[in-house]
Amino acid sequence: MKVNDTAAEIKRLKEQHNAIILAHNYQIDEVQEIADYVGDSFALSKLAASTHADVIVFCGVHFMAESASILSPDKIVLLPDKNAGCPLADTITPEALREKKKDYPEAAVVCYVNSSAEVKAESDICCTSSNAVRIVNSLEENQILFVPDKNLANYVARQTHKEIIPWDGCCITHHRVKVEDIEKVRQYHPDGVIVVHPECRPEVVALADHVGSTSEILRFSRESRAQKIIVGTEMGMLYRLKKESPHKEFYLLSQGLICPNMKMTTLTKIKDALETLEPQIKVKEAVRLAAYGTLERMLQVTAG
Ligand code: CIZ
Repeated sequence: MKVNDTAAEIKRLKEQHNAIILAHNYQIDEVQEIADYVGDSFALSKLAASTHADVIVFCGVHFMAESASILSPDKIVLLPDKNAGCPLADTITPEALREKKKDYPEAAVVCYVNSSAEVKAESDICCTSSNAVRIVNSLEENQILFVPDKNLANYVARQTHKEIIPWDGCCITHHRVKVEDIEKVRQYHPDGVIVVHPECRPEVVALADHVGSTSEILRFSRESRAQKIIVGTEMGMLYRLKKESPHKEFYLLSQGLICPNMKMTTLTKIKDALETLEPQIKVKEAVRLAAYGTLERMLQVTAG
């Protein structure tokens, strides 16, 4: 099927099933183009909960579709490729977290949104990369078990007086960026402004001009007077950045900034998912209720 025919078929199936297509900022260009909304995982999950659609096609990775299902248990949540996982989320299991909690009985457990529903269910409160510092500082406990991203944990530790105990996980895509990449890019683009994601190594974060989540990088790029922006996050972001600020120049900080899991979703898989209403992502009710509490506590902190 030609790309245009596939897109037309997706549109037809979407109407037939009263479906909505949500795409993460890291998805391939065609998927972003066909989506009803593009954004970060938590913004998309909140959108999923507030729409009147019966079916949500979540173009992202497994934990994102789980979050949508946690917030919208009555809706059908489809993940077009069920193998699209997150190696960072996979660095921790609920069993391993339960064991670790025994070593730190006084600690509050903060889980990054990039974690499975079961790990969220074992945690006290969730956070995203944009609100992690605020969430940690809002807690009564002085000791924080921060899972699963050690780089984000380090970023938070530099901005709080609390003791942060990091889990030893990382996003292999962001962790690939090295100090040499920054040095090289400063040489080629001395007038460029470097923005990186807090999932990058601490030494990379320390050398960047600005640090932020995907939504913060988008906002920074729109509002900044810089004309040349070097982007230290997954390459899928370039599509939206260029679309929102067509008069600016964007470069990727490292050619290694590509997440193979995020690239698994294609137009054909979206069409197939809408045809068959599979693969569906559903979270067991007991886990869902506990994970919902963890997400809800984050929302209470950020709403206040
Ligand atoms: O929460 C997300 O969507 C991720 C993975 C990163 C971000 O900064 O938005």
